[in-house]
Amino acid sequence: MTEKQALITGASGEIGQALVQELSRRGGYKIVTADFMPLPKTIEPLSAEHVRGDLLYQIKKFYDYDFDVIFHLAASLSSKAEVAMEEAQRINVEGTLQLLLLAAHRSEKYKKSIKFLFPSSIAAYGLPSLETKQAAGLAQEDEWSDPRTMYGCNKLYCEKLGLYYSQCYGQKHLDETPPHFLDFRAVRFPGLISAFTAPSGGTSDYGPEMLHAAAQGQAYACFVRPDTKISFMAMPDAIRSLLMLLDAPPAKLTRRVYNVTAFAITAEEFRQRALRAFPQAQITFAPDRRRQGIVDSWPTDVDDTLARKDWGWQPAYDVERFFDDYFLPEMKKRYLP
Ligand code: AKB
Repeated sequence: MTEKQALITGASGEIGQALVQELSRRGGYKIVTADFMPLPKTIEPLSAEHVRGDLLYQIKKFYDYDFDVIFHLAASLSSKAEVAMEEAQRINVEGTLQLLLLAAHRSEKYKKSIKFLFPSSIAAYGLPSLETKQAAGLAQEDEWSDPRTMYGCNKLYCEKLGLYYSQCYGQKHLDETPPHFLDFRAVRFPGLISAFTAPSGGTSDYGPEMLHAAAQGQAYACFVRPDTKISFMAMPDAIRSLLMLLDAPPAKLTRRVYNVTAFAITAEEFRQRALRAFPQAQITFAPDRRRQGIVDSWPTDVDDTLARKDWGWQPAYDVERFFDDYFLPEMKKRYLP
């Protein structure tokens, strides 16, 4: 079987590292990675080539490759994007636009379908007040599309750009869609938690930060209120959802942007579970107005019925399995005597 070529941008980030590992374990792909950081040693041997530097300056290089799949993970996350907005616009929007153009150009020129996998986010939602959030229930894909952060605006716009380049670019008639085309697919991720890496720059970071600090015996002051509730997912489930969507036959897809979720939990429930596992943990609450406001604008949980129906999505880790079978065993192995 001939190897396919995959590009993974943001490969040194949390999702990137986990995806490089899983895709290489699966086999069948020559993996090209890109990031402005070097690759961590753990995944270096898995990448055929690492393109290091600012994506926008490197984009010309990618025209020399024959990618079958692009996983565009590079992003500036919600807390960071709020204080470095122009940088966020460059990384989140201009980087995505350039890669979409590359994929659209190559699929037209070489008459081949290129899959473009994009991690969107619950930040694409924006609920106007905490009261609305509490009353809203599960958010469906086409509801509450007024994000209140730069990052959320960037993600929502890039979803639209992906749809534009895959469906409307060149203003073809709908019945003209050729067999070669840019095949854009996106999942809206909740907060993600890895047992192996720590996040940075996000606003859902309080969950993983609290757990990693508790496991290491470090005091942690949580930057949101105890009652703050959003959905989270174990990193292996996030990777599985991306790869399930990658594999889904086009005829099964009733849309191109899907919610996925695993478990919704409050910051206080995180604290209770951390204390149960690490009784010495010192966890306090010191809400930050700005970051609290961001999480209060995100839905408590999302409705992922369509992902379940169309491509069989189901998380392997509910809250119990997340702690008992994934996160805590790894933490205990690493930090407890
Ligand atoms: C963030 O907090 O910015 C991200 C996200 C929810 O997309 N983790």
